[in-house]
Amino acid sequence: MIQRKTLTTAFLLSCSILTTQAVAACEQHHDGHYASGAIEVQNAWSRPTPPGTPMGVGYMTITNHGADDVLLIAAESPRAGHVSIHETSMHEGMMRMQPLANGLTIPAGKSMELKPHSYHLMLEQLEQPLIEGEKIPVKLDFDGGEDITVKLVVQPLGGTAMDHGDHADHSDMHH
Ligand SMILES: [Cu+2]
Repeated sequence: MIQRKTLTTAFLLSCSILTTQAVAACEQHHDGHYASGAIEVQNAWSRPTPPGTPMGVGYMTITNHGADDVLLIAAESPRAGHVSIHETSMHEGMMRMQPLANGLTIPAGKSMELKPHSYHLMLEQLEQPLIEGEKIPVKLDFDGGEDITVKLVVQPLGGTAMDHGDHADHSDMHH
């Protein structure tokens, strides 16, 4: 908590809508910032993939500054054969995730956070592992807004509860 008080005003403004967990993430992943029309994307990041795992994740905060809802309907990356939009939820004590068949709505004037244990992008059919420090381009396809290409900064594993939970999440679902 003390640490957070030392941050700059600009940082606090850009991160003030995030949860406590995400503020920690925001400190590390603050370099990615993209905007097109009414859509703003911040804090785009991913994780290194373990050897032999053809799946990676994509997290970010998407803000819709417009007066109309916008739908994230698809995403693609030159690094992945396919990118899905997933939601993770708790079901009878088990984490499970499923594709959002109709995309992810970003309500007018609101932010949606793609984060561990929640909405995320699933980078499938990776030909090469995602390595810490890499920046992975992902094109976001919006219905009601312009496409935006963002770069997921591959952040190191470990250190937070978020990391632990997410890893379990994906190994449970895909192996
Ligand atoms: Cu997933």
